[in-house]
Amino acid sequence: MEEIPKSHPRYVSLITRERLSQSMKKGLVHETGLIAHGRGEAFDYLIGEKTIPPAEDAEKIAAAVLLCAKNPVISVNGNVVALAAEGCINLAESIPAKLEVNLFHRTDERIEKLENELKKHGAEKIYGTTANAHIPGLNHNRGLCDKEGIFTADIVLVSLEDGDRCQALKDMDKTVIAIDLNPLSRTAKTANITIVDNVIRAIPNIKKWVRKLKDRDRTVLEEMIMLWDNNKMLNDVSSFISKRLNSLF
Ligand code: PTJ
Repeated sequence: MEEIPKSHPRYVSLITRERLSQSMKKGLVHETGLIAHGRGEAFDYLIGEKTIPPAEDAEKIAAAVLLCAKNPVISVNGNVVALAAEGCINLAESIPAKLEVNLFHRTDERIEKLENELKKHGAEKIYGTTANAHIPGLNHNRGLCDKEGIFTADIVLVSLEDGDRCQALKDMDKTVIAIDLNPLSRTAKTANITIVDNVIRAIPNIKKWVRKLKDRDRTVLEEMIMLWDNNKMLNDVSSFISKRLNSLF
C-alpha cells in the first residue's frame, strides 16, 4: 500500500481511496465501484464528512426497524465489503440479521472472493452465493437472490444501490433501508428509510443504536417507526447542505 503520511489534511479520504484501489486489484471491488465511490465522496464533502443530524435520526430508526423485523437481511456488494466488512458482520450479529452478497457485476469469481473475505473477517454464513430466487421485474444480476435471504426478507438494508432494486423490493412489500450519500438519487427517494451518510460511519452508528434500543419495549420502537417521515428527513438534509454551502462563501 502506498505510504500516506498521517499529517496529510485529507488522510482519511486518501486511505479510503487506497483501500478501494487495493480491493479492486484483489477482485473484490468492480472497477466502476471506484467511480461510484467518487460520486459518494463529492456528496460526503457537501455534508462535511461527518454524520449530520438527519442521518443520525435515520440510523436510529433503521436500528428500530431491524430490531422489529422477522427476517432482516443486510445486502452487501463489492464496495461495502471493502469499506465496512467487519462493521456489517458485527451489525448482523447484534440484531441478528442475515448477510447476503448481491452484485450488479456478478461473476462466480467475485462472489467467491467476497464470501471468503467476509468469512476471513468472522462471518459464518453468507447468503446469495448460489442464487436460487429472483426479484420480479429486475432483468439484471441484482435480481438474483437467495430464497432464504433477500427473497423472503421483510426488511432489507442496502448500500450503494444503483437504482431500480429498491423499487422492486418495495413492490415485493419489503421495507427498504438505504445508505446513500446522494440524497437526490432514485434509491434515496424510494427507500422507506434513507441514511444520507457514508457507509463507513453509518454501519457502526446503526449498531450503536441497536445496542441502545435492544431492551426497549417493542411498542415504543413501533411508535417511533410509525412517526418516521422520510420526505421530511430528505428536506432536512437539503436544508443542511444549503445552509452549510451558504456559510462557506
Ligand atoms: O459490487 P457491484 O458489482 O454490485 O457494483 C456496485 C456499484 C457500486 C458499481 C454499483 O452499485 C453502482 O454503480 O452504484 P452507483 O449507481 O454509482 O450508485 C452508488 C451510490 O452510492 C451513489 O449515489 C453514491 O453517491 C453512493 N455512495 C458512494 N460511495 C458511498 C455512497 N454512499 C454511502 N457511502 C459510501 N461510501
